[in-house]
Amino acid sequence: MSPSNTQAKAFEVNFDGIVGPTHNYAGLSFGNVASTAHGGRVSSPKQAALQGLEKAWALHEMGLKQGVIPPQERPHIPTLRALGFCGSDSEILNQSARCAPQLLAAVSSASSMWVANACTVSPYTDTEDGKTHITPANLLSMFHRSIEPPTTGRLLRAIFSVDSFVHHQPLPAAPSFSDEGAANHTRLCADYSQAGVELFVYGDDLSNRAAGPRKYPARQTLPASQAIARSHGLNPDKVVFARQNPNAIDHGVFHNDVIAVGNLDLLFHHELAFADTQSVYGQLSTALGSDLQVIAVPVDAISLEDAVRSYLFNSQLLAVPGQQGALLVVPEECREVPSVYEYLTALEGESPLIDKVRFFDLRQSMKNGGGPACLRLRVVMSEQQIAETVADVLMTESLYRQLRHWIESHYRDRLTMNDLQDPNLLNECRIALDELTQLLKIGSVYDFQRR
Ligand code: SUG
Repeated sequence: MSPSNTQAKAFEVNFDGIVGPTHNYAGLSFGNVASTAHGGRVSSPKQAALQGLEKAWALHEMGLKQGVIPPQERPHIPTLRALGFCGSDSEILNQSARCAPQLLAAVSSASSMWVANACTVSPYTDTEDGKTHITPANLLSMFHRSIEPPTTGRLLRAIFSVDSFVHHQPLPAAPSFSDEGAANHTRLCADYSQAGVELFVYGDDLSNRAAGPRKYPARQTLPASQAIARSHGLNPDKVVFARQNPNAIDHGVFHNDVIAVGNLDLLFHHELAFADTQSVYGQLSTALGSDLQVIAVPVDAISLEDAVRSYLFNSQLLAVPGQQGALLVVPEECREVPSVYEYLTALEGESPLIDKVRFFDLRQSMKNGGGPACLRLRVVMSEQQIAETVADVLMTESLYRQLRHWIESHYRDRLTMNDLQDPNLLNECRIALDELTQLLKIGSVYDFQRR
């Protein structure tokens, strides 16, 4: 074991994706029922960004470690150029709006806000070389998301810039290696400072297609998860691969984080999350070397439909300093689905494992299928890694105020699909992002800054 594997104090830091100024509803994600249901609606980028920021700030105020990850440049003109559009930026916007509005919508999506899909992170406690390994997800199952990885890679390098981080290339962009990052990866451990067990959940093993979903695509493959575990140098005895229940995928559970969440030694999941639940428990307990704590919600209490409608399991399960049980951060929609609200009321009142449930209004993101857990990337960091972070991305009162001001001055209150061709929108986004890179001290990460 390398010296940096030793048990210095470590924390889980939640980095929230800042919602970008082009946040819109284009109905782009087949298999994500909220995205399909809200396609074509009017969005509010300003509200979306403020809702996300308020959540991050509230968690910081509760004593949790919180950071932010900036949005990406959209509409992404280089992608339109690569697809044959030419001329000035305004001409390209105009032509694409006329002949390929679906392409303009795809390159305008603010989908990078869901940073649970940005990458997979294995902290230094789990890896052979004692460094934290990061692999940006290739996100190739949806075109609008497949254009994220190059900028994601640059953002992650700018944020996690010291030698104790190893940045890998995304996996090869072939369907066999379809990878959606941390949304299908859960880390369980006794304590953040100790080696943990990494649970990789996949929907397709490429060998038994009959065991996969029939209606909607499986976005994560087993070979992709295996490749990441290998390149991160994980101990095979501390890795578990589990198949998602195909029926759940066909109900709109397009990532495992829509049906299960884990933290420390606790796994909170729906009874129908995994193809073989008992085997998952057995493997996790063996790998942990201790008992796994489980809250399994029976289908009799909450149907798959209600789980997807409420996004109950896209919650954040958090260890608040000084509290015995966990904090569960859920979206407001959980109040509106009676079976879920009833369940949560009982859970908060009766379970020693959950101290508190907190509801957050994230409706703008939720309408595209992104709840509290989608909006955050968890990174276990040592005290030293936190102290060495030079980018101004860790939450403070001053950063919160600056970001609020930045959003309020640059974001539109409402956006329709028709607005995406507006050259002023492109301009506004570039001005806003240029200012943000200076505010966060992350250098020139965007294509428009690097030309
Ligand atoms: O990839 N929605 C995202 C939601 C991602 C949620 N992430 C996690 N579960 N971790 C997706 O389907 C919709 C965009 C639109 O339709 O405009 C979208 O990309």
